[in-house]
Amino acid sequence: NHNTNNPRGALIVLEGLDRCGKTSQSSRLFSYLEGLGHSVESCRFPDRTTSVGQMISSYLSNESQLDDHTIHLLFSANRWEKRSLMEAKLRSGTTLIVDRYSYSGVAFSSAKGLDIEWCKAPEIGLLAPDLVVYLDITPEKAAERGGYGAERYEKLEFQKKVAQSYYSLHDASWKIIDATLPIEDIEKQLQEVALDCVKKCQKGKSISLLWP
Ligand code: NYM
Repeated sequence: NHNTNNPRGALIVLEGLDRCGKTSQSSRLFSYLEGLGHSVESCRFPDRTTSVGQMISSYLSNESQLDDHTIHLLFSANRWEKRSLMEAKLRSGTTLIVDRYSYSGVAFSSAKGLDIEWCKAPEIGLLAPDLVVYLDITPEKAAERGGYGAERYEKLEFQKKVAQSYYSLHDASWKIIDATLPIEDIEKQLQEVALDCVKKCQKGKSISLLWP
């Protein structure tokens, strides 16, 4: 237990279906918090820069085939390899904006039919987010947004299953934002919930672990 007077940063996670707008909203949120003078960094999962991340990337682009359990554990390992760095950053006062986290891991793998409790197990002990924002869009609307890319999972039928998995995974603490609103409206709502979260962490909310 680090008993310093340094306020810690917040762990803010953005989740949602492919093409829900997470990536552009996380960069807008980054600029906003930075502009207010907060120490902030953004990152994403999968982090394709590590060797585990490269295995994930080649799987997603269909260059390699892996058993569903194997790829699930690789996604989890990719979060575990960042865990201590993330904790150090939070404790040093840096807020982290994270594009996808354990919820993507569970939602996408359980959409393939893997048992949800089995999917949650390897995430136990990772840092729990202080805020989960779900950018809510129907799979049909997401698909209309210029279509999906060529990566694995970017198919309407599969995204429908992912949407159901997210639905069974979410709880009352999630902030759900309508991802079909104008970009600036989403940005505004995100700013409010994120700033509120950052303040709570500064005031001493403690770090907790998955699954709280
Ligand atoms: N994905 C992402 C998973 O299946 N499990 C995970 O744990 C994570 C973090 O990877 N379709 C899926 C969701 C996406 C894909 O993500 C790549 P992105 O945000 O397009 O790089």
